Amino acid sequence: SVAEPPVRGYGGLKDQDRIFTNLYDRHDFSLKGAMSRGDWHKTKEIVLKGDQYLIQTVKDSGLRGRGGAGFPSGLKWSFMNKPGWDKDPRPRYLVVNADEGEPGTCKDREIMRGDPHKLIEGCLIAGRAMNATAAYIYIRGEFYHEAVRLQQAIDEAYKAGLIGDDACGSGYKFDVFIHRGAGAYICGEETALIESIEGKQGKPRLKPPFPADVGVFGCPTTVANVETVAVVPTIVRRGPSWFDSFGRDRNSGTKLFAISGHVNNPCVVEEEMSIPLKELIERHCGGVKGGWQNLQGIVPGGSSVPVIPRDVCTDVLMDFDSLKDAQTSLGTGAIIVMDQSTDMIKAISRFAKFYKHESCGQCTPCREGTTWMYNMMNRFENGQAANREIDMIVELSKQIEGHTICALGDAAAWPIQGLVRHFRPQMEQRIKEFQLENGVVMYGGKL
Ligand code: L3W
Ligand code: SF4
Repeated sequence: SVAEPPVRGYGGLKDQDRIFTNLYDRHDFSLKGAMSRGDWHKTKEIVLKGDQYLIQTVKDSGLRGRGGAGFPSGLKWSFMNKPGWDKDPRPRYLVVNADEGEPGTCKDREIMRGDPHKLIEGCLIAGRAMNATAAYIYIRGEFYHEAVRLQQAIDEAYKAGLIGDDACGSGYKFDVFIHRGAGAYICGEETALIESIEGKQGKPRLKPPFPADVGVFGCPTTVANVETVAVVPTIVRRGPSWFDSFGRDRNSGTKLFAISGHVNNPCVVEEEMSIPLKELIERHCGGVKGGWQNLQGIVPGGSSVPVIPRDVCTDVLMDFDSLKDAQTSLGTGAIIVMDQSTDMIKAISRFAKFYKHESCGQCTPCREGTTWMYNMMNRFENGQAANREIDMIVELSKQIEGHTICALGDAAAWPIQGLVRHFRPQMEQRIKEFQLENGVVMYGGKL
């Protein structure tokens, strides 16, 4: 058997190694403040290094997408530079996914509020890497203040000649535009987002073709999360091996974690990838309310990923591979902590309601399945179900998972699968209690 690779360099991130969150509330977000922190330093030289250098740097850093899928960023960007790309007359675009609709997730908002210039500089450098002429930042409609602040920063960058016809004096033309969404979760899915920018209803497209071949306005496009793009200038400046020295193999770098729920001090914090979940909560959130023993379960990556119970939480590391081994996912890094007072069935039922509401309705397994799952979850919540329905809902979730156009179907299925995997006794107990209290047996089941 292959031994688990050691956690490299782990020991807690030092303040000077934090890219984002140690700076908040201490510096201003204007261009002057950003420059005093080293942003936009010799960006012209970086731009002039060219696409191959930049893509190789991102590949060497091990950066993986921070929006949920964890796809290797350098590889994804290289799809834009396939042989013959320079003969293609179509313009090429970077689209920044700032829709941040995943319940529990509030990390990109912090970057846009506190460090908008890191994102704009990241757009220019990532855009140069993929030979894009412009970036569209698609920001969720509810983020009004963030959109205003980002626009101020874009205006400053244009005025200073950092972006525009001759970005940083490099001769490279690069524009940045903001596009505000209108409140649909599905517009965080990359192809729905593209449709929305084009002025259509946000309904996901079938892939392939991937956006790198046919994206916004039919042109080659890469859609990348805010955190992924905003971290790039620091990776290029400090070097890929610096970034790669944090975390474990295949799970490198620093990561923003948004921790909410039953902790003493909910927060967004930047830490080293692969930090143990328990340590993250104890170091930055003052622990679980009532102590670790009072913990019931944690959703470690936003509402789309399965919940894990306390015993699993005790050993798991916050990275792609460790959470995958625990049959859940890092997702967006949004950690929702639930103590013993939580009605876990009700909590997952609430997630089911969310997915039912946010389904765009264009494929049958998702449109019908999310409604069925929510209705069944309602019955489990009240105990008004039969035991055999527990297996039925798992079977139903498997009919949805992998059978839909986009990942929303999977996202609706996984939390329910996690509930049954770890909290089945609670579901059975709820049914038993209902039957005893009401003297009824549901659907011909036996008491
Ligand atoms: C070209 C290929 N491109 C893959 C690209 C693809 C995309 C990226 C990852 O879902 C997950 C979802 C949510 N040629 C390619 C290729 N690509 N193969 O790589 O693709 P994929 O399909 O693995 O994932 P996705 O569709 O991007 C994202 C989960 O994230 N999620 C997060 C949701 C919400 C937020 C938020 O609020 N910020 O992110 C949480 O778990 O469920 O599974 O760009 O084009 N051969
Ligand atoms: Fe729409 Fe759901 Fe199909 Fe995604 S899976 S395209 S949200 S119906």
